Amino acid sequence: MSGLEDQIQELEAELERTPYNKATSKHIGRLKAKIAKLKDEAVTRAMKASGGGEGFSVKKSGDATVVLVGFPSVGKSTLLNKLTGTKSEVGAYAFTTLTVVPGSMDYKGAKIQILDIPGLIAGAAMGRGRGKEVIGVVRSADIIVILLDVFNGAHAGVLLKELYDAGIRINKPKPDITIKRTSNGGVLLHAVGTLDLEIEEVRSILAENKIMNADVLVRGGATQDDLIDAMIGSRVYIPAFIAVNKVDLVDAETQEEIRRGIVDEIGVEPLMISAHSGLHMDELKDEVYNKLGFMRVFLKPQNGVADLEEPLIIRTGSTVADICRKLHRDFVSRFRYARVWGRSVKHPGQRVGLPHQIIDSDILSIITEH
Ligand SMILES: Nc1nc2c(ncn2[C@@H]2O[C@H](COP(=O)(O)OP(=O)(O)OP(=O)(O)O)[C@@H](O)[C@H]2O)c(=O)[nH]1
Ligand SMILES: [Mg+2]
Repeated sequence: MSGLEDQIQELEAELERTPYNKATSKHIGRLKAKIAKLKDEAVTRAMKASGGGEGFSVKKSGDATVVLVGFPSVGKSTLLNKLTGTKSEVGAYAFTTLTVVPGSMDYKGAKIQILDIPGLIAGAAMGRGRGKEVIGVVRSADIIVILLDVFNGAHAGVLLKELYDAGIRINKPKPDITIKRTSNGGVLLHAVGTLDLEIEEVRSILAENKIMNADVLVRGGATQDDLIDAMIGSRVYIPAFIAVNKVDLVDAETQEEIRRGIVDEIGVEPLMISAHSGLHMDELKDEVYNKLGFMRVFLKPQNGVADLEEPLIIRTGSTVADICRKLHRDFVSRFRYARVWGRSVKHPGQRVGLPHQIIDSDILSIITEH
């Protein structure tokens, strides 16, 4: 274990020493691919080490799941309790929460599950603390709220690195890259749109994974890191935002300093909150709600009129099947067809099947067998 971590540290130090330019780009690509491979090995080893078995089992419920991530004592449990009325234990010492505590929040018609988890520590991705289990829960989230303590704003970078090492990519769409192994002909690169990667960089990265022959197709641009991610796989892409808690403990000037420090360090605007006093709780709920993306659908009984008063709230991109599942567990098996009025269809009242994607404000009528 430590052998792997030492190797990773050495390579990371070398990467830091190497300036990026045309002449070094191939070498840098190879270093990054090496590091990613070793990290993946370390994470996989850590996952296996404790033999599974006692992982946290959390049943997902509601329309979406939010996970509160942060170092110990930043106020995750306090925040969960404030948002959901749950009673997760709060303590003035580290590692108060030892398991996953779920809560549920109703907001603008959506039911949002919130998970409070044990504090993360540096090295969690490699299995330190209860890293393995905690990371497993984070990876399954629909959205991550990264919670910082107002006195430790500088921890943002450390936390983000931990998530990155665990294969979690935040606030970025999954790069459109396919690597298809072939039996000969070397590595060929096809790009749709402009691509900033040289074929030599691609070859040296793939060679680290012993891929000597492959057709690589990249749509819409990609970096070396994106290519390495596609090569190694097991990456998850999750939206997230940062909230700084306990701002009730500092004056306005200090708050502003901390806020600016975070913007400078990682380039994102944090939300300044207090789980104690309830400061900016509505802003936090809005941020969660908007990032998750919800829309409305109006239901119309088979021979009746549509209920335009009370829409059903569903995730953006939901299909007729998703809505059936939400309405009743028998709806999918008894489904015959549906009719839709609105922007997702060409003709009003068009007949559609289960895979049809609904657009905000559509009217939907589901026809089932009795
Ligand atoms: N002043 C102030 N204190 C807070 C706030 N939120 C939490 N605290 C205090 O911070 C301490 C830790 O809070 P917890 O909610 O237990 O923190 P946690 O992140 O769940 O900690 P672990 O479970 O150990 O990871 C407690 O003493 C809380 O009362 C806040 O907004 N303002
Ligand atoms: Mg806690």
